[in-house]
Amino acid sequence: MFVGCILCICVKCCCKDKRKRKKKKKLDKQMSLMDVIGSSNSALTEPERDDSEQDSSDMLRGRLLYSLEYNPQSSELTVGVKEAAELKAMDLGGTSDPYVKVYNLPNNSKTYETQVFRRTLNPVFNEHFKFQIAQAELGDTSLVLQVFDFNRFSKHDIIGELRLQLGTVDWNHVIEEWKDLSEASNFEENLGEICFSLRYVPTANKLSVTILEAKNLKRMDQGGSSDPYVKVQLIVDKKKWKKKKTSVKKRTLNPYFNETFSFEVRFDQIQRVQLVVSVWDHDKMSRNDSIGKVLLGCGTSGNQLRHWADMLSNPRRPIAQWHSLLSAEQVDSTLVLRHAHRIPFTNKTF
Ligand SMILES: *[C@@H]1O[C@H](CO)[C@@H](O)[C@H](O)[C@H]1NC(C)=O
Ligand SMILES: *[C@@H]1O[C@H](CO)[C@@H](O)[C@H](O)[C@H]1NC(C)=O
Ligand SMILES: *[C@@H]1O[C@H](CO)[C@@H](O)[C@H](O)[C@H]1NC(C)=O
Ligand SMILES: [Ca+2]
Ligand SMILES: [Ca+2]
Repeated sequence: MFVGCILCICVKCCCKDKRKRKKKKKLDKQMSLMDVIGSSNSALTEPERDDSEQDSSDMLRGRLLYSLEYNPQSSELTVGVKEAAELKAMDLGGTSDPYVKVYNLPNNSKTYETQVFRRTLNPVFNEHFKFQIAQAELGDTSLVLQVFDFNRFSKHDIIGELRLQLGTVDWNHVIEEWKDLSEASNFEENLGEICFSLRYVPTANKLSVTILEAKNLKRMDQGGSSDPYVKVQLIVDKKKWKKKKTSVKKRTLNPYFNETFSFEVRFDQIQRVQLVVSVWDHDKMSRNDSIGKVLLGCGTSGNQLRHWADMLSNPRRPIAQWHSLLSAEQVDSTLVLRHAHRIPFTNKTF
């Protein structure tokens, strides 16, 4: 029963944070829109809240001229990144430092980047990139073109993106056209998914994590594969606490592990714990690379919160679930953010 109670508070706390953040985000968006359009025009963009907000912000991202050509004999797709126009200004001073990232999904074997153009909203790139894609696979492939603003001292901002379903393209002609950039649907490229089960036994103070399997992992090595292993780490009050690792699976993007790790976590600690499950590519000759991460525990949201909540409300039962991997950068930034939100909640309630 006590577990249920914690769960309830936990969920409540998280929802509150989320709502606040959402509201703030919306406000920021409106403010920046007002700045650009000017308040006299704002009545025009007002009517149907969410949709119109989306449309008007899309309009302000700018557009991109690209070309596509496919050679079935050589299975070669040539993507031209020609120029961009009226890009959204991301920097102070009303300008951006644009460059374009080009890759394919779901089999993301190569990511290209254009040169960075300094302080312009109308860059002319004129660069061409080649991808090997079998004709039979064209239909299931999406081409992603993402326009970023380069920043020397901080994270690069995404300005907008195009996602082109290659199955719908008429390959009888060379395609060259302008398209409006849309909001990035998913900031990062596809990193893969991981399935693990969680089990908490309050009477034994035991948290068990079974890493089951992963699929569609990102290719990290030259040969088009990876050598994945999984690290399981507990974090308490922003401090790394306990850590375990699976074995390394050689040359596979769909590894099967079935390895279980148990941690001693007291009942009064479980609501302060965060669990980081990270997937790494083992390299013999260089540093191991991070492929992606998932963060669970109170303060997370969506799928991650649901899994943690299911574990807490089903003591002694292993609960398995799939999760999409996020970039290390994304997860680490939520870890820091989370901490600031959690302190007042803890003091008040416990
Ligand atoms: C992705 O790669 C796998 C394994 O090489 C292959 O079976 C599949 O057809 C590819 N899919 C696409 C859309 O290229
Ligand atoms: C996973 O591991 C457990 C314990 O080691 C074992 O009992 C079980 O049969 C394994 N499952 C599969 C599908 O290999
Ligand atoms: C890379 O991972 C392996 C396997 O976990 C580990 O033994 C090794 O120390 C790691 N190498 C580095 C440089 O961290
Ligand atoms: Ca910049
Ligand atoms: Ca490797």
